[in-house]
Amino acid sequence: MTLAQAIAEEFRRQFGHEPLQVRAPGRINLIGEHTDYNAGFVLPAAIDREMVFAVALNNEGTYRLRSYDLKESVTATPETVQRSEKVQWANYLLGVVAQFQKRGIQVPGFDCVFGGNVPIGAGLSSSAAVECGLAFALDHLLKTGIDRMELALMAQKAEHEFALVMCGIMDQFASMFGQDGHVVRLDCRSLEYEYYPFDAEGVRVVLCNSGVKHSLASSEYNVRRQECEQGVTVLQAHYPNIQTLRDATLEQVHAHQQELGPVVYRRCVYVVEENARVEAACQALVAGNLTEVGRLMYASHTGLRDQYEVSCKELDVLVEASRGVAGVYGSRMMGGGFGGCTINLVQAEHADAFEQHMKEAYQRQLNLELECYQTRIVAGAGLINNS
Ligand code: GAF
Repeated sequence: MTLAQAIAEEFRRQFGHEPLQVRAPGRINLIGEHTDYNAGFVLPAAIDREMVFAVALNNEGTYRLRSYDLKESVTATPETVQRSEKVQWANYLLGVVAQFQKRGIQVPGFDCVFGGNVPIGAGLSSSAAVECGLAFALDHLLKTGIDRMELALMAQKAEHEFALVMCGIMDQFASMFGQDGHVVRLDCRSLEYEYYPFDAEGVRVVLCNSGVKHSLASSEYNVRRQECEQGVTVLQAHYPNIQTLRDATLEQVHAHQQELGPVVYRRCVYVVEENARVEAACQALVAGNLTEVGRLMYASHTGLRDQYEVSCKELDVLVEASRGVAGVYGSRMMGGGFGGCTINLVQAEHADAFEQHMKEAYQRQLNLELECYQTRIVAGAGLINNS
């Protein structure tokens, strides 16, 4: 039985009627970390780790929500949609319902079972996948005709208001706009995007899950955002055209190092350099130069570790252990940081040996077990056709 079938079964058992089924994937990000909320550039893709939904309207006037993986249920009504302190998973769903309501769309009672295989807390955006899956399903059921970009923005708002993480748009965008065999460069200011073919035959994206759950992630994430805003405030006083760090040059940042102070200065340098690395990586992809993409990935990791300070010992060990291994182009921590996965670009024929090497290195150096996933790049959220 597939995951989708199992979730449909559970839906019928719980609610006794037939659901609509939707899938929404997690994501990787080749390069461009912590640039999205600075209105910069990112290069993500949707992956074959996804959240699956079974959803249908009911005549009960209530929202009956069930997590297939946790075997927990939550009920709410249109009048009681609010953030829960106790049940974190329900926030991702109710946060989305709230966004429809805020747009003046009445969301009548519905039943929902969801579950999936995006590892939680691994930096693969399981929460964005949950938000996007329900946004997509409700849009379909209610025939609201809201476009994908708007749905992604609503999902992001759900994260801000119900999970209290002030995330950028990358994760929800990737879950909605992924395309089979392509990474997608997003300009997080204009929301224009461009797909870049990714050689799925020759190259594997191998994720190494440090197993460290990012407990610092949401608080430190919000602090990084504030530090970037502080940087903009300082720079804006000298260069009024700087709206976000995306507009700043390295020269401008260097020129005001004293005024920025050591921490904010480092954050600013990182963001400006990382934006430039995304542009360079796109050019290298077009030229088929994966060696250069890999070099940029390693440079990105160094910046995240030393300047942005969102890495951790385990991630650093994994990145270092990848260096010089046969077939490896590049490696870096991925996502918000403080745990989760490293993303590794590896020649397909070396991918299995690479995994083995990494597992041994992690065991030897930290006495920890390593889980690895070789991921495929797939399409973004969509209906599941069960026929
Ligand atoms: C998390 C956020 F949700 C994204 O918006 C992005 O900022 C990322 O961290 C860091 O690049 O995944």
